[in-house]
Amino acid sequence: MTTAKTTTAETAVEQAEFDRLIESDSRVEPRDWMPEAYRKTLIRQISQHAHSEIIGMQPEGNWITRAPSLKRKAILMAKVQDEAGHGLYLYSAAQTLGIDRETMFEQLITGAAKYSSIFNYTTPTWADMGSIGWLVDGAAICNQVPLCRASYGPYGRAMTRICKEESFHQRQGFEILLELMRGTPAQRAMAQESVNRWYAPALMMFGPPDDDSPNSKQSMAWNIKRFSNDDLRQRFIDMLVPQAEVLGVTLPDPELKWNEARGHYDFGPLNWDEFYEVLAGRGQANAQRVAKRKKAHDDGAWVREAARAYADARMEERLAS
Ligand code: BYC
Repeated sequence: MTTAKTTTAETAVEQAEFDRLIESDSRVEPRDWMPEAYRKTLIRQISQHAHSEIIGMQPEGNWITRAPSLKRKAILMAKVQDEAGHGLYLYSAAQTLGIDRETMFEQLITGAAKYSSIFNYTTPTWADMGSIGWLVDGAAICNQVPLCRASYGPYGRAMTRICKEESFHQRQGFEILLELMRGTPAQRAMAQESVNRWYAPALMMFGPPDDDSPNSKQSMAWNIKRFSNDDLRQRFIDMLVPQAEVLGVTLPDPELKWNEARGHYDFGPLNWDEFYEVLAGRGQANAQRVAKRKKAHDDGAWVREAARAYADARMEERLAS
């Protein structure tokens, strides 16, 4: 009885300290007490983010052997390697919250954890490497720069490093499209066709409209998310329009129009049925993406085993000396 009372009192003190950290816009660190719901939300978001980086290597990996020049191949390989690195920083950040890598992997394979809807679209043309860089990485930067200020320290610090690399990724995609748009009529048509396919799915990366976003309110109250899904989507569209003009591509939305009164571009409705179909596993490439990830994990079992045996042997040596 006394123990229960003490525990309740202790929790109230810990909760007050957590509230103070959030109110003063300070960082919560792994050693700090945190409410279980905060921990769960972070594990959900960070692990889904990590899975997105790792699954996101596949649509571009598809073009490494077919890049049009040695220079393009080297750049694409470096970008895909960066994404592996991002995944690893993020898995490490999630591990500080008490979940292990194997559990996160199981959640990905069984569909218990999501990854970004965008990576369930296929990449049939080279111009898709440009669209992924320009639109997908562009949306990612817009979403992720505010996450550098996320209240959870390891997440915010991982995001700072990731964002630096993402801005290079976005520039290389823009440059691929620019070169194609300065090329032959066939190259220009390929670039436009690709932008037509990626534009709306990239806008949906920000998540459902605010009214249908169950997690936003609490995540914003905890200083994990700093802006709502719709605010970030609007910011991204406002940024894209002048860039599309430089490229000479048309953004595929007849309702896209500057609104002087709002100081923003108005835009047409998005197909949210398609978004929820993709989330339910019925996108163009969901099954193939998860199956490929599982095969890579299974094929890598011997590497994990060897690394573990080596670490054990080193530990034994150290204990014996
Ligand atoms: N795709 O309440 P909401 C990259 C889910 S990788 C799938 O608004 P929240 C790159 C959401 O999880 C960049 N699911 O949620 C890599 C929730 O379901 P659960 C990836 C989505 O968390 C390689 C439900 O819908 N970036 O850049 O407040 C190559 C309701 O949504 C999506 C990140 O992961 C979606 N698009 O906000 C190139 C950023 N949207 O979990 C590039 C970090 C929503 O309750 N994540 N859902 O079952 C976030 O900022 C937030 O989690 C989101 C969603 C904005 C995505």
